[in-house]
Amino acid sequence: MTTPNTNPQTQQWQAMSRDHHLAPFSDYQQLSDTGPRIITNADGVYLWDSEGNKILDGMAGLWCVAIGYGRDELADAASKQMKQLPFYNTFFMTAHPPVLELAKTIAEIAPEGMNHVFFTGSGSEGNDTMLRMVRHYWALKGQPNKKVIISRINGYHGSTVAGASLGGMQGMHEQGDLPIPGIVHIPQPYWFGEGGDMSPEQFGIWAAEQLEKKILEVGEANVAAFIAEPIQGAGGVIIPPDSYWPKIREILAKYDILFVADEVICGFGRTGEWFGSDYYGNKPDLMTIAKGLTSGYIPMGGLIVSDKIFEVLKPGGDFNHGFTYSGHPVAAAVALENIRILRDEKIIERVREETAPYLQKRLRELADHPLVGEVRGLGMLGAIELVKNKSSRTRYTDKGAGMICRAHCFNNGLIMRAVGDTMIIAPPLVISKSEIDELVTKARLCLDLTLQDLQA
Ligand code: PXG
Repeated sequence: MTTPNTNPQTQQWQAMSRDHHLAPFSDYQQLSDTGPRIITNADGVYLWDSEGNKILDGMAGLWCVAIGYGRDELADAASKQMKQLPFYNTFFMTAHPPVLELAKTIAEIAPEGMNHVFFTGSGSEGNDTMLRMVRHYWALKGQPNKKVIISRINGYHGSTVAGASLGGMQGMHEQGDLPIPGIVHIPQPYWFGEGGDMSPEQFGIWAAEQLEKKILEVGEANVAAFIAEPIQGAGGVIIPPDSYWPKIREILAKYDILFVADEVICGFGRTGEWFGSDYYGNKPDLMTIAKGLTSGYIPMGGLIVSDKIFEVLKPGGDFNHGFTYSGHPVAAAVALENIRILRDEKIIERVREETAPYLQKRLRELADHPLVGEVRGLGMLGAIELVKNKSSRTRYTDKGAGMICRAHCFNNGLIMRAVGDTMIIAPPLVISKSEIDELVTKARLCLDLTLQDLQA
């Protein structure tokens, strides 16, 4: 199916890309040389490109489209709100119904005691807000030295200066002199890649202990918060060993620092619970949200804040922070409709009870493939580790196995992302069992094709 482009419009769009468009996370030379694939429309779990190819979207856009593509209700909600009140700000003692109704609705689905929401335009802005809010919180509590935020290597928290600093992506830190001061990183709980000879359980404990080690090194009196994704998404669907979160909770209980769950990927049903924190029984003080909040139909993010934080902020005077589009009425109306659909259609219950167990069972069948070192997953998240040797977990070094596999997937009508040599999926939550069958069949075909290439 790697047919040359036949639609003359494809070439025109690619020329526009080459001449004018600076795409995110892209190699501009490569993008100019090859041209982007142009995605023109979508429905359910499928995309179509400008050449008429139908593609099963195993990544829900970019971890976003929980309710699937093509839901007119969201378009109608946006249209109605645009006609009634397309924009007004939420600064300086004003508000509008959609933002208030959304804040209340989020408080209903959020973990107990998390009843306050600060809205942003994205997940990155949510984490910027978090950084400023937790430092403000500690200053109000008379501990202005508590500024340092502990994060994890290979975590992803966005692409603004604070987001990229909080994240632990080396390639991002190398550009622009990051991280900014006051952010430190500890190892990630990635057993397959970094667990060495330890068992997953031993490694989970070791990785959690690195948090305590860092708190003691920096000094509890200087640490504001620890931030982590319940499951690292962009880092490669890293599912911590079972021992990890209980040990982290034990450490957090010993020290007076805040716990921030970055729920941008795990939130809104991806684990089969509303939030990844619910799945693990974690009790964060703050949670960053975005993506599934609107199913990606319109940009919106936010920070859910516990009563404990709010009670300190409330008498503390102005919080001098906010974005023009904080709580944008159209985005809020779309988010409300998205959450209504998730609730009324019991989409998360179906994920938990039916489709996620099926996806996980079918995905694990790929573990017998000679190229596959591990299949892991949880809810509507999955990862397939590509290896040369299964038992030693060694890779096909320098061959770019992941990128080869990703290209085969695209050419065979499936989107799987490659993070190094880890193939990852996060399909729309509404994917059906037969669509899961199609996903797994296509994945196996692409693993075969990748192995052939690697052995050639
Ligand atoms: N936190 C997490 C956990 C994320 O996954 C952000 C924050 C930032 O959100 P915004 O809306 O500012 O992008 C994200 C975003 C990838 C990829 O390669 C993942 C994200 C963004 C871009 C690429 O998987 N996640």
